[in-house]
Amino acid sequence: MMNDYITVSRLEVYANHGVFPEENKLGQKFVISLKLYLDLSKAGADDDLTQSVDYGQVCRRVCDLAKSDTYKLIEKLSYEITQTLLDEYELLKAVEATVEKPWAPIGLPLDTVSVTVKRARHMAYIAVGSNMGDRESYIGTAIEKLNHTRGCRVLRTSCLLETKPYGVTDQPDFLNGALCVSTYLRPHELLELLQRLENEAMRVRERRWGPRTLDLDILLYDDVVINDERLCIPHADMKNREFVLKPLEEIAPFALHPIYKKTVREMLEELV
Ligand code: ROI
Repeated sequence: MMNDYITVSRLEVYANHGVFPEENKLGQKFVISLKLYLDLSKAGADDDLTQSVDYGQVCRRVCDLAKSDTYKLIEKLSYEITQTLLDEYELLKAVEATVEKPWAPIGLPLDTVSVTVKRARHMAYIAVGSNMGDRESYIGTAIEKLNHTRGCRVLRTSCLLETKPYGVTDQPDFLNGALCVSTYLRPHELLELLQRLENEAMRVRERRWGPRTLDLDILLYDDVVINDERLCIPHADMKNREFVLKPLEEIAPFALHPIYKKTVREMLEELV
């Protein structure tokens, strides 16, 4: 699937990106190459353009994008190209964009200088919880905002369950659920987004494991394993938490824990 791709080589665009004011005023040549990853099995079998992306249309869109804004950095232009194409072409699984600036005014002779950025869609499972105030509304608002964030689509939501507090038990009951999100945000970008949504729900961190208006935790992200000072994926304690596994089982019984090599259903069965 990710083996199939369309390549666009060295599309030339005259545009105004650069750190120096002269570059913004005079403009120069940019050379853009793309790798568009998508499943071409249907287009290949049926000779049907609607099952692929029209590379002519993509090239016009990219030209348009490069000309319509002025960025300081070719990094930014590369980012915009990958994100915009993923926003606008649902069939794309990933996009790699290379932006070259052969006339970069650095006062030294060079052949070209370029930036390459790759972005791919991922599947993330997120736990939601609340045990303060209007719990349903905090959770509902967060799901709505998540679904309207660039690079995120909420594909499935579980029912919300009333659960007894786990860990620190002298606090009100929780409402808990799980979401399936398709996203091209990278794990730490997704974490930052979730933390911003928690803050927007006026969450205050008074004590660890204490009551909260909104809790959003990444449970799984493809089969990625991360363990650093900010982020632990898969969620460290998920296999011990019925309030996580039960709603998750409703939307993704066969999702696989990449370390235990067990499905969500198996982990839930072992717990109850
Ligand atoms: N207990 C329940 N039932 N639901 C939660 O979402 C939840 N979240 C937590 C702690 C405090 C560990 N306990 C919980 O962070």
